[in-house]
Amino acid sequence: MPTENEQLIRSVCPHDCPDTCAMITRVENGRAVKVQGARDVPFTDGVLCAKVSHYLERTYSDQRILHPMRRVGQKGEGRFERISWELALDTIAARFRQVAAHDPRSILPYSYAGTMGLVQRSSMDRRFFHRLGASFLDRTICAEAGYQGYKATIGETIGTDPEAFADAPYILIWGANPVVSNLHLWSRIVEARRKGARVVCIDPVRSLTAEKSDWHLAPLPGTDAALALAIMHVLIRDGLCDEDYIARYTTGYSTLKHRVAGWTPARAAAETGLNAEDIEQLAREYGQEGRPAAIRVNYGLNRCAGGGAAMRAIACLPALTGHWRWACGGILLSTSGTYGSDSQALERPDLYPDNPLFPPRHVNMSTIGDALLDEQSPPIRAIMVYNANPVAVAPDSNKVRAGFAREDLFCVVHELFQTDTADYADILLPATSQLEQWDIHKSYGHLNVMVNQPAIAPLGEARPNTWVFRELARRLGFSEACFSETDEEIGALAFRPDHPHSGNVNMETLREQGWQRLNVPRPHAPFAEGGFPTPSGKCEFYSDTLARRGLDPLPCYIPPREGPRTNPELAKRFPLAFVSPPSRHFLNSSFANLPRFLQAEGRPWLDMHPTDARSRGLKDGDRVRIFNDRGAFHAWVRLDADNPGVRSGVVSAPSIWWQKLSGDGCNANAVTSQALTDMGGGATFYDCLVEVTAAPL
Ligand SMILES: Nc1nc2c(c(=O)[nH]1)N[C@H]1C(S)=C(S)[C@@H](COP(=O)(O)OP(=O)(O)OC[C@H]3O[C@@H](n4cnc5c(=O)[nH]c(N)nc54)[C@H](O)[C@@H]3O)O[C@H]1N2
Ligand SMILES: Nc1nc2c(c(=O)[nH]1)N[C@H]1C(S)=C(S)[C@@H](COP(=O)(O)OP(=O)(O)OC[C@H]3O[C@@H](n4cnc5c(=O)[nH]c(N)nc54)[C@H](O)[C@@H]3O)O[C@H]1N2
Ligand code: SF4
Ligand SMILES: [Mo]
Repeated sequence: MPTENEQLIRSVCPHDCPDTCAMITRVENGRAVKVQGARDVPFTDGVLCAKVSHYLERTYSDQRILHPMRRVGQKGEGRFERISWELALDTIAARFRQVAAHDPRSILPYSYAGTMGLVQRSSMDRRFFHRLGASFLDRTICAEAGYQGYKATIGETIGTDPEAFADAPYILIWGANPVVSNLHLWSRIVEARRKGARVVCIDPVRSLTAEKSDWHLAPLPGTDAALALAIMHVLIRDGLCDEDYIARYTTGYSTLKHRVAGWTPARAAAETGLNAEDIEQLAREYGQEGRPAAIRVNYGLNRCAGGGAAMRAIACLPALTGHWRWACGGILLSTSGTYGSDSQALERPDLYPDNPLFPPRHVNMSTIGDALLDEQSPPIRAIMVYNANPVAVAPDSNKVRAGFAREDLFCVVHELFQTDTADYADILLPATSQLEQWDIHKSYGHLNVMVNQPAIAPLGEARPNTWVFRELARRLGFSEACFSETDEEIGALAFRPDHPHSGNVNMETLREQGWQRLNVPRPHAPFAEGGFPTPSGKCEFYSDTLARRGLDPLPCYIPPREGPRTNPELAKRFPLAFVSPPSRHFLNSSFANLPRFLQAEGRPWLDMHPTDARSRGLKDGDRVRIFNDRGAFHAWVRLDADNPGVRSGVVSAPSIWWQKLSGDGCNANAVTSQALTDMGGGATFYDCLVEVTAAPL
């Protein structure tokens, strides 16, 4: 029991991770002394990962920015002097007013998922920029291609209940690495395995998940749609489909049959670099009669030219086999579409001024480098970055850096730490950590709603995002009532009361209990009897919506943009396919500045196949230069002769290092490209060819 000076506060992990763990923060005399997993909240069950179990090292880090500052050095140099909040906010308001007088669309917000809380991630900030008439930011950097591909087939990001994976007899992990990036799903998979489940992993990298699976298939990056089409070919050819489910709950089966007829395992083998026999076996195992299979598909496979098409093809599989009939069958990309969150109420897009001179202008965050450097009409003259670290995480970082270095660009950064991006700020503002702010959370990896109560007072002069935008709104004379709502008042608007799943969300219960499960049965079998939220109400093998958008209405394969088939000349000069998936001890670029996690990761590594290393005269531990026409960065080769970390032809650099802490001032994004995915304008981080050579120490 806590004593008089002790309190136990309910917190929620704010990071961009499907698990959204429930935490308890122990506070003594106003100081947080311990964070732990909350044992009474199902799914995350009291367990935190290796990063957030040390959250106090982040909260109380001596690297925290504690006061507003203004730049005194060159852009990028990172030299600042302390100023007051009054002066900082007045300066920003004056510059925004000045820019907006010409064209408010010259102001661009740049934010992503530093915190996933619905209030601190996307409420007062969006209201402010909407009311101002600023450019819209298309937030495409992570999941948009996969989301659109999934949605075209299934209708929404609704899928297999993560809790039900524990009962699945066959699990296919596809483009996902749950041991690293989705811990609590992995524990369900371990439970399933104890009951006899077979676990298969499809990943060009021998990830920690691949290593622990019963069978690992390693296709070339960006070729997953070819594999999925061949699986469909075998399922249909060998009569492994659930014809009754198909007849009742799907559209376009006859056209799909025609489409996949040409996708023999041999053809897919040529695209994917897998054996035709393995593809046959995988299809037969997946389609085995009388038992369901659950697919965990994730964003690893949507970061390439055909990322949308790949997700769409894979999303067709459980409807073909009828695995949706079981709660522990089907497919899971994200649970986020199960929630009836009310973005209109949170973000108020209706505040955007109706001025025919300034029609809405969208800027894609995945091409921020070009957006800042190229002729734009109107040009971007001011940018405000919060919840994001674009200089480190956005593709083609030499261009991103050059864009942020523009002398005529007014740049505001609101941050906890002096990131690579913060170094380019004209005004740098101190942000609160999750323990210092209020928020309400949905999840994309389970089905609970949770509330995060502030546990401690803000450190120094740090302030939450909502506070900053409330203050800026006041200075710009925005008098609408929504600009004076408190964080809790905003949070109360987060879920639509008329939505079948979120109608039960109740602030009273959340305040008392800290969490609530959505109004869905446990376990939840969302499409056991069809009811897909598509225009036809069915799983759409054929999509009219895609046809109307000029896209292939059937599942199809779009090869990588950078590959021997599409660009043989480039592939000759840069023969290795490069991926840069998440490191275990970093969360995107978060935690990558703190001693414990830097130490745990060791160095920027490049995992290589021994054959590829040998042909370049490289050995384990060598320092190498990884390069292409866009740029170069350095890393240390990691080889494992018995268990190669990657398939041949592929190299992998666990990411995302801060550029200034990586040794050479560059990270993996020096080589990645600003080209976009087939659907949703997503980033193509893993569609990237490079060459590797020895580099002097
Ligand atoms: N520890 C940790 N956890 C994280 C994060 C982190 O940085 N660190 N990041 C969070 C975020 S923002 C996200 S979006 C998720 C990301 O997590 P995931 O969705 O799991 O995505 P990635 O880790 O990008 O990729 C998963 C696996 O896909 C593989 N892969 C790459 N290209 C391909 C391909 O073309 N085909 C196939 N089949 N596999 C491919 C990668 O090698 C990797 O092992 O994780 C979240 N969780
Ligand atoms: N090479 C390569 N690049 C990638 C990826 C990859 O796999 N490989 N993955 C991509 C993916 S999936 C994603 S999602 C993006 C992630 O990109 P980002 O969303 O930019 O993620 P982070 O790098 O973690 O940066 C978030 C920043 O927000 C700050 N922050 C946290 N909480 C708050 C808050 O409450 N207020 C404010 N103002 N700031 C806060 C943190 O300190 C941190 O610096 O990166 C992408 N980039
Ligand atoms: S990063 Fe993910 S696994 Fe770790 S505590 Fe946060 S939500 Fe849980
Ligand atoms: Mo992401």
